[in-house]
Amino acid sequence: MEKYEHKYGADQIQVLEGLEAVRKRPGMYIGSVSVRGLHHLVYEIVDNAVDEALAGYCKNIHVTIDKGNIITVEDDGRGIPVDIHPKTKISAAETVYTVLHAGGKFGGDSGYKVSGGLHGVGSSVVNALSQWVEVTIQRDGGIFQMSFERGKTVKPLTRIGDSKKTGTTVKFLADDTIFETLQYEFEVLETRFREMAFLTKGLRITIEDLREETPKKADFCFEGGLVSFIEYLNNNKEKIHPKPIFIERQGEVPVEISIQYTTSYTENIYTFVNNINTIEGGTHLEGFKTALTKVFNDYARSHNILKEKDENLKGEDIREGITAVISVKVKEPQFEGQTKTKLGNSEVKGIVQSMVNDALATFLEENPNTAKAILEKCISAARAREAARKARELVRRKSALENTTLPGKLADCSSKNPEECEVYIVEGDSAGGSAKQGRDRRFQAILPLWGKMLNVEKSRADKIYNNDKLNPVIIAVGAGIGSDFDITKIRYGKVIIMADADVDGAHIRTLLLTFFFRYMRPLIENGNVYLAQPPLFKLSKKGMEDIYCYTDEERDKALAEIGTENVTIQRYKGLGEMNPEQLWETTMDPARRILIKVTMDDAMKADETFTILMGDEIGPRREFIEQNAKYVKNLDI
Ligand code: 28F
Repeated sequence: MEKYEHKYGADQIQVLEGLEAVRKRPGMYIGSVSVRGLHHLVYEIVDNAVDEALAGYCKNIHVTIDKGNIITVEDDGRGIPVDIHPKTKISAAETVYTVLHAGGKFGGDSGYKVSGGLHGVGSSVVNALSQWVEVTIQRDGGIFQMSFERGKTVKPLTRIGDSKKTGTTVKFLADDTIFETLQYEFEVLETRFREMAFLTKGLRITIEDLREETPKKADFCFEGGLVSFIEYLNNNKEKIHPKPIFIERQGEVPVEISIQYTTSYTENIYTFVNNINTIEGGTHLEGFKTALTKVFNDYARSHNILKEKDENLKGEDIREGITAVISVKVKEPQFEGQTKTKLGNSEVKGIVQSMVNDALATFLEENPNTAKAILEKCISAARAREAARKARELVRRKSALENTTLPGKLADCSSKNPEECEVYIVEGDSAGGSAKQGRDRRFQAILPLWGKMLNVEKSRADKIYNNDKLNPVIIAVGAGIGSDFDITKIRYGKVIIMADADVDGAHIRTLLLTFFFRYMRPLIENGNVYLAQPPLFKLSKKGMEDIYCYTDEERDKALAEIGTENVTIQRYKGLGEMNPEQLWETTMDPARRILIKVTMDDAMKADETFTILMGDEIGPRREFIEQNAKYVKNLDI
């Protein structure tokens, strides 16, 4: 066995300082040290393997979560180069793992790297933030291995044997002195890998979770690429045309787009740049929308579907019921926006726009049945838009006549400062009464709702405005809906849904969330929507203050502390069982309550949930209602 020379020169000292900086300010490199940042470590390593797949050399990536939260990522690419740099005397592989932004530097010149995680920071950051890393490379007829502890090389690259195969295996344990938790969430990783597999046609990604008694496994490989992606997204929806449209253009900025219309009324366009989900959109999305509007209007005119006297279809008409995935590869992407997920490169707009203009127009000419089916849908959307406008005007006129915009059922708060104001949307009349009495009327408003909510998945905007359940919510929030929604006009900084912890409560919660998701999405994106968390149990014992417990575990813990003797356990079935004081103490007092913030960082997952819940297929619905809290993360106490 030969050992590569390993000396610490000036370069190497710089390296150590670099990785020390990563350990000092991990957030700057991976966003956060929460479970989200933890997952980013895995994405960084997997991204490197995906790059090797995009370069055409890797077909399989296997990810394992072992007991103790050890991650192993294995690929069958060429293996990271093992040759020694003549100046630094250090192997290319070790350089990749110890020099900050090494990947970027190499990539800039060679054009090797196109993918890359949200932060695109590379392997050295993973190394810096891990208790240990072990890299095994098979190439040039040998097996090579190197290892690190907290970013420092403990075993430089060493040849440990022979092999005819090629590939890279990276094993690491994240640093528990840096991350809040090492508990990887299988479903989160699974979702990301499914997405990556969709975006890289033919690449197989498998994930295996061996932490629990019964292992979990998932295997993703899609020969259809984006078309498979669309089929997956539209799985529970009724389609306007059977086969997804696919258009692509190679070149300096490769573009791939797949589109399929469904009978739903919402628009779901997912955009990716270098496999990164650009949640905030950007120039690629702008180019797409502009071209889409033009192509369909041009087609409708030239085929006399729109007559001379007719007005053009608006972009929103043409996007009603669309599901689309746009994937572009940009050499030097500029990411902007609050979460750095908005593409800024201005040249991309024109590239996508002209590509869609040409390719989609050609597609429509060649597939007149599909074109006609989609345009029928667009025209009925335009009619509905007109009806909605009239309904809206009616609402505005009515409220102008009544001289007050606020719904009668709303018990408003005295403060008019949205930053401190909260509105509780309360299910049921009796709970609404208790909430009105128990609240702090200075800053807490109560809006009682009852009965079955309108299913917004199946309704257009005109129905929403006229709906007697939702209209008060719209007026109370005060910022309009849909494309009129203006977050600066919200009357309450916190919109809190307070419903029972039973199936009916879960239903009303989901319906309201669906409504917010569809018609007031910025409210969720901006973090203004919360779920109140009423207690499940009250433990009473003579001579002791009552203890409220919010979970079974809390109850068990409390019982273990105070003993079970002479303790009365009351199980709350509904909010209505609590008197105003109890409701204030347990669920509304900012000092004591538990609020769950509804986050929207994964719009795709949420849409899937809502669709299954509300869409046409009844089968998977019950299951989802029962695990209703899936899209609710971040405990904000
Ligand atoms: C489990 C994680 O990291 N796989 C990788 C390669 C292959 C090459 C490479 C990686 C080019 C010069 C820096 C091989 N042969 N899986 C991985 N597979 N990096 S990472 O090159 C890295 C840059 O040094 C590779 C020829 N060119 C590139």
